[in-house]
Amino acid sequence: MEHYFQKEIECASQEEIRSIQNEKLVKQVKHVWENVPYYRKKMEEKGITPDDIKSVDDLHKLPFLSKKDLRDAYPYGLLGKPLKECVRMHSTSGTTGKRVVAFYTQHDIDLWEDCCARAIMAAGGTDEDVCQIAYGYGLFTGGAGLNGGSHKVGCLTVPASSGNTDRQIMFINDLSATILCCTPSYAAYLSERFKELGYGPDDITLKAGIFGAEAWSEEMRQDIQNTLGIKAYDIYGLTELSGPGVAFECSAQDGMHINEDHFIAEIIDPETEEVLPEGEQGELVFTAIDKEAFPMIRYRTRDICKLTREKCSCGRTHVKMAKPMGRSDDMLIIRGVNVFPSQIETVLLNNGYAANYQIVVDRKNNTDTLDVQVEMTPEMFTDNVGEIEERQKKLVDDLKSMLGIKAKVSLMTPKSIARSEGKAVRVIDKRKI
Ligand code: DLL
Repeated sequence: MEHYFQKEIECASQEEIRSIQNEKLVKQVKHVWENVPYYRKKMEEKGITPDDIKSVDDLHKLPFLSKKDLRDAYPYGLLGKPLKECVRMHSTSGTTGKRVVAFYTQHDIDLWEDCCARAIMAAGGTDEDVCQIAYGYGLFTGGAGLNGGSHKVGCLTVPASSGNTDRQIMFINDLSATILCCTPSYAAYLSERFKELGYGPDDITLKAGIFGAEAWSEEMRQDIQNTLGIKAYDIYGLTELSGPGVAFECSAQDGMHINEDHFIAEIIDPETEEVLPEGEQGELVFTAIDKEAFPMIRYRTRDICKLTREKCSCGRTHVKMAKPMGRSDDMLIIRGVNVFPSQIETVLLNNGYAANYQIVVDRKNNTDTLDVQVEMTPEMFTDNVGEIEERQKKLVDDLKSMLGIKAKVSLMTPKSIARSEGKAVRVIDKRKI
C-alpha cells in the first residue's frame, strides 16, 4: 500500500501544481527584489524587474545564481530575512574554497521537514517504524533533515549520527530498527560488517533504507538490498536548497519525485546556459519558491541529470529526476574524454566487485593516466597470479568499452581501501594537487 504524507499536494494535477508555482514564483521574485540587494543588482543588470515575471513561463528571464555567488556573498549577503527571524544555519563540507552557508526561518525548517517526511512515507514509513538516522548530525544537513522528517511521520527516531559501526548494528538489532537513513557508501560498509558478523538478510530487522547525498549506481542498490534484505530508496538534496528531500524515490524505485510545490526544476546546457527540452540530459537548476531566509533563484547545482513527466505507478504527479550521473565538476576529462566515476562503478559492480574502489588520475610525460584501484571481495581473493591477471584484463576490457579509453586496473587485497562513514572520496586527481 502506498503511503503519502501530503497526498493532496503530492498527487495534485499538473495544472494545480503549475498554478501553485505561478503564484509562489511571482511572490518570491518580489520578495527577493525587495530584500536581497545582491540579487536585485543581478536583475537590474539584466534589465528586468518583478513586473516581467508573471508565471513560470518567464522563469528563463531571471539571472542564475551559482556557488561563486554564494561565496562572494558569504556569509550574510543573500539573506532574505532579518537575522532575528532566522533560527538555524547549515553548511556544506567545502572541500574546495570557502564553505557555503545556508539559513532557515522556522517556516523554512517546517517545509524542509515536510519534504523529508514525504520521503520517509514514500519508502513505506509510518508511525510504527523505528528509524535509525546514521547521516552525520551537525553542520551537515543529512542528520537534521531526516530527523525532523522522521518526527513528523511519528517514527521512533534513533539519532545515531554517522560512525561507530558496531554500535549502529547493536542499535539496529536491539531496537529492531526498520528504516535506515545514511549515505549509500556507509550502507555498503554496514552491509559488509553485518555479513562479517554472520547475519543474513533474514536476520536483519531493517525493511527500507533511505540513501543519498552522493552518486550511487543501480548495481550498488542491488548489492545493498540483497545483503540487508531491504528496499533501498534514493534521496536527493543540497544545503543551498535546504538539504535532503528536494527529491525522493517512491515504490517504483525509478527516479526521484521533485517536491514541485517548493522547487521548480529546469535542465540547462551547462555551456550555453540554454534551457533544454524535457528528457534531455543537462545541468539541474532549481528555484526555491517557498524559502524565506535563503531564497535561491535559478540556482545552478552542477548536477547532471534528466527530468521526466511520465506517469508514475505510485500515483505521485511531481516531475521525476533520474539518478544524477555525478556533478559536472566531478566529471574527469582524461585524454580529452569525459569520464564520470559512476560509469566506472557500474563496470566494477557488474563484475562482482563491491563498491570499494578509488580512481587515481595523474599526468605522466604530458599524458593523463587513469588507475582504477579496486578491492577483491573476500570470496574472489587469491594469490594465483594467473587468475589475478585474467580478472585485471577483463576489467581493462570492460572499462575500455564503457569509457572509450584504456585504464590501468590494480586489484587490491580486501579491506585495503578506507571505508567511508559519510560521503565517499572516490577520486584522487593528482593533476590538481
Ligand atoms: O548532500 C544533502 C543530502 C543529505 C542529500 C542526505 C541526501 C541525503 P550537500 O552536502 O550540500 O547536501 O551536497 C549536495 O550532493 O549537489 C549532489 O551533487 C550530491 N547529492 C545529494 N544527493 C544525491 C543523490 C547533501 N541522491 C550535493 N545522488 C548535490 C547523487 C547526490 N548525488
